[in-house]
Parts: sequence; C-alpha cells; structure tokens
Amino acid sequence: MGSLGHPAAALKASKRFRVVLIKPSHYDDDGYVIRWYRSPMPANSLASVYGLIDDCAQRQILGPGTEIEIIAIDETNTRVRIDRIISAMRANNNFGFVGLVGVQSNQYPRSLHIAKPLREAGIPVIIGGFHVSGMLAMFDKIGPDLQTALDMGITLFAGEAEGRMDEVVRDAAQGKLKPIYNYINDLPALENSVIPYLPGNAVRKTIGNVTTFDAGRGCPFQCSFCTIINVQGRKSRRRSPDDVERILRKNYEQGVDRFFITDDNFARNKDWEAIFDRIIKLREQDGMDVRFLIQVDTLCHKIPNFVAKAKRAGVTRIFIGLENINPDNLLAAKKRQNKITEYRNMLLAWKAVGIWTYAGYILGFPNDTPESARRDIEIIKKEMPLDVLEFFFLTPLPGSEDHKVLSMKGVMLDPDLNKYDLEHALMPHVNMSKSEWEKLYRDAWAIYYTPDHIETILRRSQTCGINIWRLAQIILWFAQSLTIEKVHPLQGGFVRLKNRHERRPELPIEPVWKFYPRLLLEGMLKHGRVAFAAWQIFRIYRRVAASSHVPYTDQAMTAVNEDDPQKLDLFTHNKSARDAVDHARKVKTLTAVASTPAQSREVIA
Ligand code: B12
Ligand code: SF4
Repeated sequence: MGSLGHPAAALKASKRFRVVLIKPSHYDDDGYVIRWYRSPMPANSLASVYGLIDDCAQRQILGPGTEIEIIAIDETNTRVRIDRIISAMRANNNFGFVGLVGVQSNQYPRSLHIAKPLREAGIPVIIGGFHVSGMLAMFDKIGPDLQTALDMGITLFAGEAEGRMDEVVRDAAQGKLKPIYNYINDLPALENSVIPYLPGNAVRKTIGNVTTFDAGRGCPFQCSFCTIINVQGRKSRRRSPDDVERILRKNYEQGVDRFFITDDNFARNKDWEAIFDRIIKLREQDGMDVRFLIQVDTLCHKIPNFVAKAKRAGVTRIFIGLENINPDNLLAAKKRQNKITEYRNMLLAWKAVGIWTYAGYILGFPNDTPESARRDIEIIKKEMPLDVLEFFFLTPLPGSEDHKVLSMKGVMLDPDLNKYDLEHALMPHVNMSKSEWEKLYRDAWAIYYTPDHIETILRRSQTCGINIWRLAQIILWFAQSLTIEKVHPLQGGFVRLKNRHERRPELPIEPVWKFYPRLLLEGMLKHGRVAFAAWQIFRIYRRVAASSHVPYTDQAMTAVNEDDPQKLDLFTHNKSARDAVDHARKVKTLTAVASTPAQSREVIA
C-alpha cells in the first residue's frame, strides 16, 4: 500500500480526506485473484487517476484545513485488505472514498466483490474505467451489470476525469456523490492537463524500471472489435511535448527510465513528430537515456521520418495489431488499414533500424477454421520477420461495435464478464466448436514458439543488432506464460501469489488440507518447468550468439521484391490474398500514372 500525505498541508490541516484507489485484478479459471509478487508494469489508469487526485491535494481544493491523503493499490501486485481499508476509513468517519480505477469488463465482477463489504460499511465507492465508459457509450439504457452497482449505492464514472476530478472530490467530501457522472460525450483536451504519476514505491512493485504513460488518446480507424474508438474517440487528443518532457523528467528523477507509451496508435498521434523531437533532444543533448515501447499501426512505416525518428527517440520495441493475414477477415472486422501487401515492408523497415516487433494475432475471425489458422501461423513464421507474436480470441468486448451488434441481434454471449479478457471463447463461431476454438488458441502458441523458430527469430534479430539476450528472456515469457501460468503473457507476472480466501464468492473456500499442499505442488512444478524452458532457450541463445560472425538470411529477411506475389504463400494462400495483391497492383499503377507528368502519361497510354 503506497500512501502520500502532503507534509506542508498536514501541518495546518485539521481534517483528512482519505482516498483509496484500487486497480482491481480479476479471477483465474479456478476462481482465484490473479496476483503476483511482481507485476509486469504499473497501470497507467492508476497513475492517471492518482495524478489527478494528487493535483487536487496540492491545490487544497477542500480548503487549507483539509488534507487529502491518497493510497494507491494495484491488486495485480498487492493484496487488497478490505478489512484494513474498512478500519482505516471508519477511523476517519468514512470521510473519503474508495475509487475502483480503470476497471475493465473482466475486472468488473471482482470490483463489485471488493465494493460490497465497503458499501455495507457505509464507505462511498466510485467505479471508473473501460467497462462503465464502454457500456454507457454504446447503450442508451443502463444494463443489468451497471444497475447492480447502482443498486449497491456505487457511483459510476464514465468518460475521462481530466478537468472533472475537483467536482467528484468535492461532491464526495460533502456526502453528495451523484449515482452517475457521465462525460462520455465530452472528452477533455489533454494539452497541459495533469500528468499521470505514481510514487516510486508503487513502480518498484513491478518488474524492471518500466512505467506507463499516455501521450495521447483516440484513433482514427474503425475496427469493429475495438473499444477505444467508442470510449476515447476517433480524434487525436494529445499531451504537449512539454507535458511529455515533464513526465519523463519526473520519472527519471526517481530512477525510472523505461516507458510504455500506452497510446493505442502512437503513429496517429497528431504530434508524434514534435514529441519525438523533444525526446531526441532529451536523449542527444541532455544525456537522458530513456527508452520506449510504443503501439503503432501497420501503415506507420509510410509516414515520412516516423521509423527513423522513433529510433533516435529511443524506441526499442513496437507493438502492432497485425490481427490476421486473411484479407477477408480484416475486411469483416473493418480493419481496412491492415494491408497484407504492406506487412513485410513494415516489418523490414523496423528490422532495418534494429527495433524489435511484437504483434497481436486474433483467432476466431469469421473465415478462420482450425486448419486455416494453423497454416497462417506457419506462413508468418516462414515469410514475415516478426519477433514476438501473441494470440487472442476474437472477443465482443463491451464498448465495441461487435458487442453492440451481437447483443442487439440477441446472439448468445457468455454472461460471465470475468471472462472478457481476450482469453476465452465467448460466442458461437461458424466454423469451429467452442472446444476446437479453445484448442486452436492453446496450439497457436506452441506452433509459433517451437525451438526451431525461436532460433530463427534470434538469428534474424542478431543480424539487425538487436539485443538477443533480452529478446530471449521476453520470448521465454511469451512462449511459456499460457502453458505454465495458464494466463496470457500480458496478464502474467513474477511468482504467482494466491490466498485461500480470495476466491470468487460463487465458489467454495477450499479446506486448508487441500489448498496448501496443492499450492506447494503447483509452485514446485511451475518452477521446475520454468527452469527447464529457460535452460532450453538459453542453449538456443548460446548457439546463436556463438555464431554472430556468420551472416544469416532467409525468406522473411529478404527485401520485398517483384516476384513476391507469385512466390510467397502470404500472397497466394487464398483468393482474397490474391485479390489483395491485384488491388495493390492497380492502386500502384493508378497512382504512378497520376503522379507522372502529362507528356509521359501519353507515352504510357
Ligand atoms: C496500457 C494498457 C494495458 C497495460 C497496462 C495496464 C494499464 N491499464 O495501464 C497492459 C499491457 C498490462 C494491459 C493488459 C491488459 N489489458 Co489493457 N490496455 C491498456 C490501454 C492500451 C491503455 C490503458 C490506459 O492507460 N488508458 C488511459 C486511462 C487514463 O484511461 P482509463 O483507464 O479509462 O481511465 C480514465 C477514465 O476511465 C477515468 N477513470 C478510471 N478509473 C477511475 C476511477 C475514478 C474514481 C474516477 C473518478 C475516474 C476514473 O479517469 C481516467 C483518466 O481520464 C487500454 C486501451 C486504452 N486506450 O485505454 C487497454 C485496455 C484497457 N486493456 C484491455 C484488456 C482486455 C487487457 C487485458 C485483459 C488483455 C490480456 N488478455 O492480457 C490485460 C489485463 C491486465 C490487467 N491486469 O490490467 C481492454 C479492456 C476492454 C474492456 N472493455 O474491458 C482495453 C480497453 C484495450 C482493448 N482491447 O479494448 N493493458
Ligand atoms: S487500429 Fe487499433 S486502436 Fe485503432 S481502431 Fe483499430 S484496434 Fe482500435
């Protein structure tokens, strides 16, 4: 539990307004809260809300006599002691509130379970985040899950809190919290707004020196499975280069120098260049060794200077929503900006500057069959110079167009929100039974991360000057997370912790004699399996590192060339792939003609 009072305010303050912020986790398939000794990175949602309340505290918005104290808990790395929160709040006459922060749909059931005893003790509770915002963005009527919260006397916050936190804190202090604060149709500008921040002790509960911040929100595209465009909008709203510099300096002073910029599409942040320029200045003139992971789209390499400036700004890794290599699937999901004819160009552009690539791949689009998906993964391995690939189920996430359309059509969607984590089959599929789809998801990881392919990834990366020791560790994480920890790598962490009492209330508390021996056995088995997998990958790494002087190339690393459309399976594996190639060829010819001077156009004609 990290707490922060303001010493200056505390000297004069006679009253203390206590805010407990909890970023909830959710339950695994056995019903236990997913919690780790160390989680992968701090949550930007928690940092954003913390920063906003800290700002209220510094400005003493409740008057000089009232100090605002903030306690921030990330449940993925810290046990939420509800009993202690109740005592602490009771000792303060319940003057304050508990905020459940950045609550995703899969975290919503857990949030209600945390809220129940708090509400019974008379403590004000507010829930914000993507589930509440997504549901209120897409539906006019309050659905049963949000109604349950309202019936418990929980306040719901939809939209973004920048510029709105004073109102919420003041209402809470006066005991006048409204049932709903709905700002979903009034998204704030981000320039010069309060920056996300978490104190160093909270960041240190995570692995490594990485923290998260958003340089902007919103994305112009229209993918039908996406929640972001409906919650954060399609217009680019962004922080200024000055804001970004303040964020970087504040963290750097605390010894934090690695950052995940959480913009879902940094390439479409209207100020990407000004922000990169500022970071380049910090790195090249002020000597700040800051490094970044950013998320971009598959056309980013076509933006002049983008890749080169990313490199100079210290970007070492990028995440791309590749999603699929079947154009029919991409079209069905309205992911029109993903052009398979550009995939290799884009990956090679990043490889050329030594930046490694993560890509997300969605299984279960309407045209997928178990066989076609398996074949597609093999094509990726052979023909695309991609490093880390991660798989997801196509999921009708609340807040997405898919969820709205399917709900309106009355399609049977799994009612358990805890499963809306992109790791479960939640709706019927035309070509696969539920068990076939689940098997495909499990198999996909094994098909991609074979020892041979891990070796290939390391060899390809070594020739581009990528740090393959670090890459090998990340591959270990991604390749083994599902098999060993039974969770997606993005939900994983270091040393799983479980408490017998932290179980979904619908499931029984297991007796001591059953729970602890199994926990011990599980722990031993997991450590053994991790050690074995690490040893295997280490041997591959050693072999590859030892041959660093031997030049390496293969089909994927070969520059894009004219016969690719005839030669590569990526372009010939089905009719829609061939059509995509024809279409790209036509567009190329037409644009070449349009940009050719009139005289030469006559010659071509
Ligand atoms: C960064 C990120 C991650 C990071 C870090 C987690 C984090 N939250 O920072 C990592 C990689 C670990 C991650 C993992 C996952 N993520 Co994620 N992630 C994001 C991402 C890209 C940014 C989150 C963020 O910082 N947003 C900006 C903040 C400021 O917005 P916000 O949370 O809505 O908060 C604002 C308001 O809601 C409000 N508010 C929020 N809480 C509160 C509380 C109070 C009291 C008040 C007054 C206001 C308030 O004020 C805030 C400031 O304006 C979002 C997409 C997005 N654009 O948001 C997806 C997203 C949140 N993730 C999502 C998912 C599904 C996951 C995973 C389950 C995926 C997986 N299977 O691994 C895991 C879950 C792990 C976990 N324990 O959280 C989904 C959730 C969709 C949904 N309907 O539930 C999103 C929306 C992406 C998507 N695919 O649609 N994620
Ligand atoms: S590109 Fe990404 S953020 Fe943009 S609409 Fe598509 S899925 Fe959403």
